[in-house]
Amino acid sequence: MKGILFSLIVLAAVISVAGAGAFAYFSDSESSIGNIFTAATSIEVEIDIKPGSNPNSINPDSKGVIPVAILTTAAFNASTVDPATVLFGPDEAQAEHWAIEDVDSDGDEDMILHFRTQDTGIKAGDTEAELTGKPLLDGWPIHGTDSVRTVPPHKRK
Ligand SMILES: [Ca+2]
Ligand SMILES: [Ca+2]
Ligand SMILES: [Ca+2]
Repeated sequence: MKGILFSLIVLAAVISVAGAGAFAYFSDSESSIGNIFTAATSIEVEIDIKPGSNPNSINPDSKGVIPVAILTTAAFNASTVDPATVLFGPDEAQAEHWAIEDVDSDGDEDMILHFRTQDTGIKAGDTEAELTGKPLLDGWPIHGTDSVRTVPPHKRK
């Protein structure tokens, strides 16, 4: 949390300096400003694909849904995420439905979202999948990654 707060303070300082100063100075310091922006544009959060399962086996041909939890930690409150902005997998699937609940039974409220497997773009052989999202109010976008293990499709012939 301290690291995030520090990044916010640094960025606020950079914005106020850039805003108050002449525009010409902005390009003189572009390398350092660029680095700050790159380092602080997204917060890494903890996600759990298929909570309760490990490995996270996914059949890319499935017509079902994949549950993905965004976990609340000391540094991050998952209920601050706007579920409408959350995207998952290579094809950036949007959630079919979502809920706030204590997914991992550790006493704090997490966010659970369900994505249609066919919308995610997860392909055979993929080993991880990423989730991104934005906060409901002002704040940094989030991203998180968890492992997946694809399994062969069931033969129906
Ligand atoms: Ca899991
Ligand atoms: Ca927790
Ligand atoms: Ca929890």
